[in-house]
Amino acid sequence: MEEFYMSNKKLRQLEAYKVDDNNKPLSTNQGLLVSEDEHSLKIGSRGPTIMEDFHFREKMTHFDHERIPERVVHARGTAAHGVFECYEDASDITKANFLSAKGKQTPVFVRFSTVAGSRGSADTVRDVRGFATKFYTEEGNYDLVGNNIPVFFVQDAIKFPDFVHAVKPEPHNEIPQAQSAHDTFWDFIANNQESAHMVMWHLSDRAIPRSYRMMEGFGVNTYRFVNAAGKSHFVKFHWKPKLGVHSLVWDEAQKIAGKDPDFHRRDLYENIEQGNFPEYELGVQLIAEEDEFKFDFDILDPTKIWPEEEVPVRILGKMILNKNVDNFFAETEQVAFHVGHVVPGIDFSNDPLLQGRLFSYTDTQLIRLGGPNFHELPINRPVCPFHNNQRDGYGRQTINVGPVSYHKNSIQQNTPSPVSPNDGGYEHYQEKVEGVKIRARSKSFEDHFSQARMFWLSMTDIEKEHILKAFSFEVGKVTRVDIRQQVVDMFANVDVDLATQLAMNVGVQPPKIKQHVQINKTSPAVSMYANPIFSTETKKVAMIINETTEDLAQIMNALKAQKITVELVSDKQQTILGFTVDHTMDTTSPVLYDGVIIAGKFNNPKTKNKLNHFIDETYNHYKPLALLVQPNSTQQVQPGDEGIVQTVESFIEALRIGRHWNRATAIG
Ligand code: HDD
Repeated sequence: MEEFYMSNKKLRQLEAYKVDDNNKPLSTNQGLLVSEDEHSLKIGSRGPTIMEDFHFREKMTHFDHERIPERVVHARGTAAHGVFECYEDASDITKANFLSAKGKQTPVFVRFSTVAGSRGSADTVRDVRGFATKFYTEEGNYDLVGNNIPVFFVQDAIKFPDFVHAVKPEPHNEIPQAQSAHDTFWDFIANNQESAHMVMWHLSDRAIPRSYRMMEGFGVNTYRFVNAAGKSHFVKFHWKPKLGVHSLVWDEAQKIAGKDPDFHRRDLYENIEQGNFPEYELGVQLIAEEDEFKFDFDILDPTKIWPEEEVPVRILGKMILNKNVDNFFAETEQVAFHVGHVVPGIDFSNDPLLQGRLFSYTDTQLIRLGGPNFHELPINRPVCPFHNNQRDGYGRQTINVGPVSYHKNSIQQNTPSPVSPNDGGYEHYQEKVEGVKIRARSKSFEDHFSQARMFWLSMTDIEKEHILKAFSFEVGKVTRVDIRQQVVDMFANVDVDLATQLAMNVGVQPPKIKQHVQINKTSPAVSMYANPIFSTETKKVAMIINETTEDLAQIMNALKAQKITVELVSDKQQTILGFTVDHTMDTTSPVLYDGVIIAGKFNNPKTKNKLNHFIDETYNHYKPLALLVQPNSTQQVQPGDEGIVQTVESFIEALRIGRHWNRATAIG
């Protein structure tokens, strides 16, 4: 077994539950060997099936019951195992043991997801992405349940069901699937203006990531770190991907949703299988308890970021995802995350969104996983021992021995016995809280537009263009004109020019408000394109070849040397110069690649049309295109245009950069 496998306590634990059915005799669930599995038991071969057929009944009953409710949000997801490694002793800020020593390793399981769509919906829709990590620490499971966007739509958890109802398919006809571009979503936004900042992120390219391997993660809520001396810091969590943050373009994203609805799932799975293990660094922003009120926003408000320029990110370690699941249902579907799964040294703030989340997650697992014993499912078990007086319930597996299931007792000398904080027992941070009982929100949560404008001002020109396009698409799909108008009026608070252009694009009156929020502050860290990480690593390229192709082996070697993944595409399934093609131009699509190389001349008019489609789409989505031979292509694509090249070397450079935005006639 591979070394990383042996050193991963969680993977070793899971081994005990694995069953290999390969080459094994068929039996019923009772262990009875089955001699025949294609015919039910009948009276005569044309007669009725009889009740006695226990084999039929068992098989059918299991089938009839094999679906569980999908997650109420984040239903569509995919997951992988990995390892977190601590860079340095962080005991000055937290007593969490998994962050206590350089080189300390902790097994992790990460599930990525979309939010709005059903379990079978497409991966590349415009949506927030979930980024949930379970650390199997020696002190119990710690779950960091985050998103790829650092703020949220609502400030108080009591509004979460309303928000989710608004974004989900409309209840009368269950349309549209996995889309925010519809009336109820935008009606909610216009009437709940605390969402303004989040909407700006949601309309940015962050909401159409290129890959789960190329997006940031954020804990969103404000938590607490507490060290052994009892000193507390407010903390926000960050995951920073080694490959940088990259996105699709909207036209491409929509087409991928049809060409390969599993695009992100496949990308993660294939790259892990190929040994391209995704890596993310874990960072924290810290604010000392005494500095709680020093900012121009409330640090407990989940619709606000802590600008990285004001509160720097301290990097604590890195996570590598290096193993795919063996069984999607057993692991990815049954994993149960909860923001309340913490370890000593990590605690909560009074962020009202977080407070409500602390209730919701366990509650939802009860219905989804069918009772209170979901912690016994192999994927959810801690790797450290656990003992308490909880007993029974559906599907209980543990056989707790002895007569005692209560505390205090004398029969078992009070075991299991509580552990003092000095010996690792969890102790809640002793925050002093006083106040009147009141259903209200703090006045310090009332500024909904300053950071939304800061986000807008921090965007590069191309990001601004994409946000305006996304706004125009989404609001343009709203059928009720008054909602379109309300959205225009609302976003004039962020930027009057933006709202005025939006009004023109969606056919309503220019905004009534003529004055946006008066701030000019920026936070360059929120821009994806201001300081991009350029790389060719793991980018996927289609090379179109046929019998006219030359130097194939050399080209392949040059690309592989840059860690580029190549798929060979031709007009038919065949082997050329010793290479078997992976796809025909019919079984794949240009939208599925980061760049295209044309290395074969085609004469058949129908094939030429298909080739033109590859060229046009690659051009329109700003991606690099190598014309190693000159095909009879469409007019607009000419060597010399940005990212349109004629050699393998210049293609590699163009691919490193990624998108080539200065193509005047591109449509993406
Ligand atoms: Fe949540 C799932 C992230 C607010 C209630 N949430 C869920 C998942 C992620 C997040 C990544 C999927 C976990 C998995 O892969 O199994 N949720 C967030 C973030 C939020 C947030 C970053 C804002 C800071 N969530 C939020 C609120 C509530 C919930 C305010 C309710 C009060 N979330 C849930 C849930 C889910 C869930 C209903 C559905 C499935 C599940 O928990 O296990 O309990």
